[in-house]
Amino acid sequence: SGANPAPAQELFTVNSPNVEYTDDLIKSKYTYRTTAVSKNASGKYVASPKETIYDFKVDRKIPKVGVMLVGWGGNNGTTVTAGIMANRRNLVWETKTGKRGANYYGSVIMGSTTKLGTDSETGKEINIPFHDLLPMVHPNDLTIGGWDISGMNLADAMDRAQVLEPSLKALVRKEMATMKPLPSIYYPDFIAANQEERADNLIPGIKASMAHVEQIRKDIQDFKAANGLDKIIVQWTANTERYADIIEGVNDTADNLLKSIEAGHEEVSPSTVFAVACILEKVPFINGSPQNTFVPGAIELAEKHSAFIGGDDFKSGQTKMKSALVDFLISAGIKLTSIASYNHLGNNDGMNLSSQKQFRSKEISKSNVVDDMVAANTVLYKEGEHPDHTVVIKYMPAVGDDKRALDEYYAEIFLGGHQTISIFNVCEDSLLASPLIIDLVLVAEMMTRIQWKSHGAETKYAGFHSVLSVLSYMLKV
Ligand code: NAI
Ligand code: DG6
Repeated sequence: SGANPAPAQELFTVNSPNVEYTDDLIKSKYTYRTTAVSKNASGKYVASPKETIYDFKVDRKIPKVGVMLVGWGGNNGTTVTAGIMANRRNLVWETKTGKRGANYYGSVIMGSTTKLGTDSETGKEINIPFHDLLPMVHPNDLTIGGWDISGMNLADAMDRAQVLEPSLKALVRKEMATMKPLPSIYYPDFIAANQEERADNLIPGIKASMAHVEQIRKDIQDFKAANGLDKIIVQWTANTERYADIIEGVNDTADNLLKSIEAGHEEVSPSTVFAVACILEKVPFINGSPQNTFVPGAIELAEKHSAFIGGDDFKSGQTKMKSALVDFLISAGIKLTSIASYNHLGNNDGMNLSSQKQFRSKEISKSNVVDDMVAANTVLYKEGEHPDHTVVIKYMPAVGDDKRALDEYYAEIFLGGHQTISIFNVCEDSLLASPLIIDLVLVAEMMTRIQWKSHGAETKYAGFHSVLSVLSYMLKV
């Protein structure tokens, strides 16, 4: 109970019989309170409070972590790389409205605080940076690398992205120019045909194969060794793929998926091949795009190997607002009857999404976010009833990465009245997504250091379930 002093990077210790510190671990006993509901003989609900006591342990040692991005040379990949570089070097640059300095705004872990408690003398709230809640990696210490089907170095790719201020680019250019993505796998049927032109950095072969899985595993091992890293996290921030068909005998079980990769089956996507390689390598894999990378066979494979996966699709702007607003309105008892979401953007993501099959993947992830909130309110919505919900995306090259998103929320209010809320959201897409990429790495890494078991049980400590649902705050699905 607070016997060991906190290491320099830990801001506080917990003084409680339920918390024990050792040199290597923070151990805690936690009472999880839930309510079990059943029906009695007269059909009425009976709610029974339940308490389950768990033991948790957290490894205090902060590892040296590497991030490997699939799609490193894209808008998100180059922006997050330059952003970390700028923070690491504490850069300040000129803009037409004055000097700007590096920060981590938009990252929950780096930009928000949490209430630790109340000062016992002054009665004032003590709020601490979220990052200090548990021993967590600092983004400045991340080593970044990755793959891209485009072989452009990161300095030129950053110019291609048209996201950052020229004055900032000038400060990071030299270092960015030394970075070049590893060759990647490219199965043309999965992304839009309009991406073909940039595909000049390829591992040979246009269908899934075990050779591809092995090459990706080797790339991960080499990157880890070359940079003296303890852990790697891989994230897919490459182009949105079309959905893969779920076919019995092909991708429905772990064994079938592995056999299909071996046989070069055409329904196995590049992102699933990356996921499989990471699972076999026991490296967490996060899917930042909307396609169904995690076919049932991939999820089963992750469970078999106790490997972590998370996804899908970064929730950065329009959908983040939608999650918050729809939850607020429905929880306020207001009956949303339609949501019309339109946006246009002019970056390469937009160009890829101008192709119908890839758009369809995005349409699904952007639409699904309200389902749970609607289903939970049985007062406003009858079973199966749902607001009308339309998602439109248009490619408009001129606006580049500065996405324009227009949303109309139309709701029924008291006594048949109506409320219409219109939102016009201009968001710099990659500047919103990059902090999420960082948060996903920091949280996923931390989850690899936490273990739990039922209190008092003879069982051994275990990790969390393979699907890291805690990441869902940053993801649409
Ligand atoms: P981008 O088009 O600028 O970058 C994607 C990169 O992936 C390109 O450099 C491309 O060459 C590369 N690529 C394509 N297939 C590949 C493969 N098989 N292996 C390796 N590299 C490959 O797109 P951006 O804006 O960086 O977005 C990336 C992904 O993140 C997209 O799928 C997008 O839908 C998704 N996303 C983006 C959000 C944002 O706010 N920027 C939010 C939510 C999701
Ligand atoms: C068009 O909507 C492009 C997409 O890639 C989005 O920018 C991305 O999914 C971010 O989504 P949202 O809905 O959170 O802004």
